[in-house]
Amino acid sequence: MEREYTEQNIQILEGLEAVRKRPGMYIGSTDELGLHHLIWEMVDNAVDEALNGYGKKITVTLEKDGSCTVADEGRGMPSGMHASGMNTLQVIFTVLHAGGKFTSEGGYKTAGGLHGVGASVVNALSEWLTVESAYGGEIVRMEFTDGGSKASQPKIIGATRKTGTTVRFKPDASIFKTVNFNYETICDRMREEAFLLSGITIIVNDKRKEKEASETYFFSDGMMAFIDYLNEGKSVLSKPVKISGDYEGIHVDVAFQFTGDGNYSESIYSFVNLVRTRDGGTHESGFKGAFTAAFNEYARKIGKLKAKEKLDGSDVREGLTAVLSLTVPENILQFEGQTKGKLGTPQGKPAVDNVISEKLAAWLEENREQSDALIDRMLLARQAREAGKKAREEVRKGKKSARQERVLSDKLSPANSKDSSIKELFLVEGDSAGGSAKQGRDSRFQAILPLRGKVLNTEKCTMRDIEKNEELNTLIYTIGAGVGSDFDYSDSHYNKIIIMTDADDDGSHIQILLLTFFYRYMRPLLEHGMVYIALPPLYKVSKGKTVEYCYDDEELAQARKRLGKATISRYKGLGEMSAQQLWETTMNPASRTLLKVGIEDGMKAERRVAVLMGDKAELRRKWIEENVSFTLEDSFKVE
Ligand code: TSJ
Repeated sequence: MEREYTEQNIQILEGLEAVRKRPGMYIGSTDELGLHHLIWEMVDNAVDEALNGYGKKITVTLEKDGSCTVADEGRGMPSGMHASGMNTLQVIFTVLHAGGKFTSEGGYKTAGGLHGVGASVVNALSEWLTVESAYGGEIVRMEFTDGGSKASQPKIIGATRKTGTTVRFKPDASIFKTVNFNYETICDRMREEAFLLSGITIIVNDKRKEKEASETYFFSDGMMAFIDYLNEGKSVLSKPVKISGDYEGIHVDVAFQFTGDGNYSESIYSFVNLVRTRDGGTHESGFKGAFTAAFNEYARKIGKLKAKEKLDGSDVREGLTAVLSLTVPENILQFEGQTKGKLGTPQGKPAVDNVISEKLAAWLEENREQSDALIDRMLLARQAREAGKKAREEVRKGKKSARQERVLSDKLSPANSKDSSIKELFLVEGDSAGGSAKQGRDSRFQAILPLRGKVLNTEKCTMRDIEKNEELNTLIYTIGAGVGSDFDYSDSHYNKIIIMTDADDDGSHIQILLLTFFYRYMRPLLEHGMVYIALPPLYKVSKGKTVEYCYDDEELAQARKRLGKATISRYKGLGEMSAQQLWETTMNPASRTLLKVGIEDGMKAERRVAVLMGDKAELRRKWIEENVSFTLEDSFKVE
């Protein structure tokens, strides 16, 4: 029995309509991100219930018909009359900002905090939505259609001894650019929530395919499990450590572990009330300050650091993987920045500082053997940093070592300009293509470095192996900005580093090996968008004096249509192109196409690089089996 709302509810309809008119205001966007917000909204409500102590299991199901079901085992939602004369379920799902939150008196309070745009927003953006609430012995069902503008009467559909809430909704295809939920995205997010919510089970089902998929996430000690997950496939220098405590109403959980061999970067993942704080904030600075201070104090105490010496934060955090999770009361919760990814709450800093200072010193004392080994590593990091700084200063003063000069003069065809802000370095596969590139380039600002043979897989080796490898050594010298923890992108001799390989399997393999090296040892280059992949054409189409280059099959088909009968040649490699052709199609800034390489998501990229390029074959096999559909390239975002 559907009915439209009466006149007195005209405000509700206007509210729902406002959401449909400007969905971006409520869920950020109508692309894939915005679409998934609908699920996060429902899950947040179920998680809140679990955090209040009701229900330990949450299930998310992607149904065959394109809808999504979110179910919990909480108290269920009361369906009696609300003060407004409407049924409470109707209030929750149609009144803007009503959220899913009730007071025990039967009224509702508006959902505060960062997330929680409310169930009514999800309803407004859905073709249909159903809710089934098992509460007080009966299951009550209510159905909404057309963005919440039509509602059924609540109906008792059965009796039960259980309690819980099940909401199923189908996103409105006329509002979203895509209504295709991404199973992997949902699994990633639910796994993360399960890590942060020890003891709660989250199940994700995908029933859309012939072969249904399902993942269950449950961690009795989520912080430790999170660290294990992040460091999977990497060698480690310490046991994972967990520190928890409370300070002035803020709960702080920290877990960390140091990775070894070849892992120079630090990875800190921080969360506040389950929301990722990508841009850090007061809690992260509290963590960094207290962490650095504790290790400095310990190093001094055991006599490895003289009174005037100190370890920098970057020395202390070399190879560190850490997860930081805070629970901050809503009334002092403050997020900052354009994407609200930064904690602004001032109390965040002293809270983390106090919890860490109090407990880290004790851990260091109790685990002397490990602590001493960590200090040794930090001292090495400091040494490398200082040596690197000195070397760079000398290079700047023009005191390049004879060895460096010799290595470079041998291979590099340098650019004439001294202005690094306009210079480009082409890394070219093979000597013959290197020759064409050298002839074809604009030598005023373009330098060519040919790479011979395969590049070392840097995920599988130590810093020492890299130093011994001629190819990478030359690359490091050529870029001239150091390597690993000593790398400083602002010292780079080039503004763009362009990987130019054949468009075949070998070529993509070389790309991946180089990107892996940049990711591990010169990450700021990727973070600052300084690494590119050149896109050579696949075909040359000529007819009379007209010559066109095509970069994929689609373009080829179009060119054929346009030109009629024409001669088509397929380039098998860069070497087949003349210097002139290479310049025109691939190197000339006015006519070339470059792909800019960035990092899609730190956490994802980190794990994929470690697992796919690392030395644990078993892990790799399992990973590939479970994830046949994506490749390492997915970790590097290409613009
Ligand atoms: F968002 C939503 F409303 F659609 C929604 C709410 C979706 C999902 C999947 C779950 C929920 C939800 C709400 N699960 N559990 C609750 N519980 C309450 O809202 C509730 C129930 C009883 C009482 C009480 O004081 O008796 C209080 C609350 C907050």
